Amino acid sequence: VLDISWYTESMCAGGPVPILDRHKLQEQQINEAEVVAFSVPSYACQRRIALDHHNTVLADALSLLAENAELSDEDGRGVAFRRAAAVLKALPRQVTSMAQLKGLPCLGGHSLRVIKDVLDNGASDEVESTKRSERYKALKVLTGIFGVGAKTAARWISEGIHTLQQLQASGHTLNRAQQAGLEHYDDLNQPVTKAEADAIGEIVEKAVVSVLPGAQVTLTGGFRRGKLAGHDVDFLITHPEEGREEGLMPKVVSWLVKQGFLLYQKTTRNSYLESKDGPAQPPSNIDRFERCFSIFKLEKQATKQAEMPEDSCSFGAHRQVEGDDTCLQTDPQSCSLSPIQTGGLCRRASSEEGQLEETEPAGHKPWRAVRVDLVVSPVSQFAFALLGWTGSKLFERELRRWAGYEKAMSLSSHALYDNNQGRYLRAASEEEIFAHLGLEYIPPSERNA
Ligand code: DCT
Ligand code: MG
Repeated sequence: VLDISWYTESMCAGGPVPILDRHKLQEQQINEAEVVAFSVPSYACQRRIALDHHNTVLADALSLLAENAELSDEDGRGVAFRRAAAVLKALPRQVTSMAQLKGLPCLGGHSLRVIKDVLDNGASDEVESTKRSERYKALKVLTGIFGVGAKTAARWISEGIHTLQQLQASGHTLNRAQQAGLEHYDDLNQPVTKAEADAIGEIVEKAVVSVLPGAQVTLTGGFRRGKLAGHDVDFLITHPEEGREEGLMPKVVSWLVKQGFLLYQKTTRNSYLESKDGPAQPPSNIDRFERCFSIFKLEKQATKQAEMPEDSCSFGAHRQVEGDDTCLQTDPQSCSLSPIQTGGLCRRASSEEGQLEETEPAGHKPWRAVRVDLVVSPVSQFAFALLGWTGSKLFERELRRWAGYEKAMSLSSHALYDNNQGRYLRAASEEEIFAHLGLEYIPPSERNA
């Protein structure tokens, strides 16, 4: 383990590096050679960040502090930690010494202290004590309710409410979203798998083409970036003929309601008009499309067996028995295979005789609740909507910061406005938007900042 006690924060500000002795000087020279290798551009939208990277422990530590700041309604601090984490995710190797970080952007004093603590001690005191703190735990529990944000959670905590039981006993009136959030709490706090996202995709596709033939559905959000799990599923819907998409959302929603697919839905109307909203009031958020926040009722049998992750069964890999895929669980309660996959039954392996015994999957409801966001975009805005809805959130924020600060442009999920030219720049693809912005094209799988 390298001694980095000589490291001071002044390095980050480009200040002098104390020279302590010859050994440390040599070490510093070695590290300075490494510093050259660790160069990262300032904006996250200039970097390729794949899902797998070399600094998971450090990035996780900083992400937890970012999450805590966001949950505490301190977005500025949250972004600072997210930016620091995104720099570490972009490095070509694992960080082993503080000197390697010299000259890197977005690493403030606080983030550097956390990194140093992890490098020195294997963990950060601040991160560990945050994880243990009653406030953080209560914020996690309460914001885990769909429809509850940081402000509401903080208000409840100030009233001494830390748990779902205390909330229910408090007599607070919950809005419709929060009621649904509470009702489906466990399901909604369980990650959505790619297989589940694909199964929902098929249903949405069916709904959309039933009410408007030729309309197209695209999976966006984390799954488009290659994530294998997410907190929700995001879809973008359009039609190749401009204008045909108008009024599509209510039709899709009522089709889904009729078929019994929705446990909750709230639709907001598109309010974005270029002429009216214009660049003076940049459409900074993504709420101006026809958008539906929903909770899907996904029959477990709709999740395709072929796409089941191998390790989803705690017993081990599912084994083929007489031609059909059967989970040889010793404990049928922990079998995640759906009834169709197990022929409606979980065949339990008898430990004594090694024979298969058939039991009902008792206590398992045959469906799960999943958060789904639907967005309808006119085809003229599709590329902007696709770019804006693919994320990550930090990547999007950095794209807008790059556009504003470096190019005097306003980017939103609807349009790109060039302030110098005084006009909108059209784009039919994400590649064209990156080109307008003077950025190298980054594919979705490398936008995991
Ligand atoms: N988005 C954004 N700014 C926000 C919220 C969302 O730019 N404040 C964009 C980026 C991601 C996309 O919308 C979908 O949002 P989420 O579902 O929250 O993000 P995700 O990356 O899909 O994360 P998860 O996999 O957990 O769903
Ligand atoms: Mg998502």
